[in-house]
Amino acid sequence: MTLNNKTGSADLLIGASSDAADKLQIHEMKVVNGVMQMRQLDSGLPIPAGGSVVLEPSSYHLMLIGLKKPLAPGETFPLTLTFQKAGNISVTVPVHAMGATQDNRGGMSGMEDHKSSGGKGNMDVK
Ligand SMILES: [Cu+2]
Repeated sequence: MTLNNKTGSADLLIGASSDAADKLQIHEMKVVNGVMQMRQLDSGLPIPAGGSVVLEPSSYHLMLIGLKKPLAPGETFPLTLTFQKAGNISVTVPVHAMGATQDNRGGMSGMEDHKSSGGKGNMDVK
C-alpha cells in the first residue's frame, strides 16, 4: 500500500482502525545490529509534502492486534486511516498469505503490493 500525499504540506499518519481487529498499530521494521526488529511508531508516520510512503512487510506496516475473526487470503476488509491533516480515510485492503513474519498476535497489513480502492480527500491511498 502506498500513501501518496498530493498536497503541499506534510501530513502524519497517526492511527488506523478496523472492524476486523481490536486495534491497529503503525509499525516500523528495521535491521538493528544485524537483527530485524519491529517497533511501534508512537508519534506517527510522517508523509512528506508531495511525497509518498510505502507500507510493506520489511519496512513500515500496519499491525492488526487481536483479530476478531480469521482473515483468509483473497478476502478484503475495510480499514480507516487517520491522518493529522487529511482526517479519516477509508480504504479496502486485500488479505495476502503470509510467511514467517507472522506472529501470533494477529496479522499484518501493508504486505506486498496492496491495491486499495477508495481514498477521498487530499490524501490518496493506493
Ligand atoms: Cu508489526
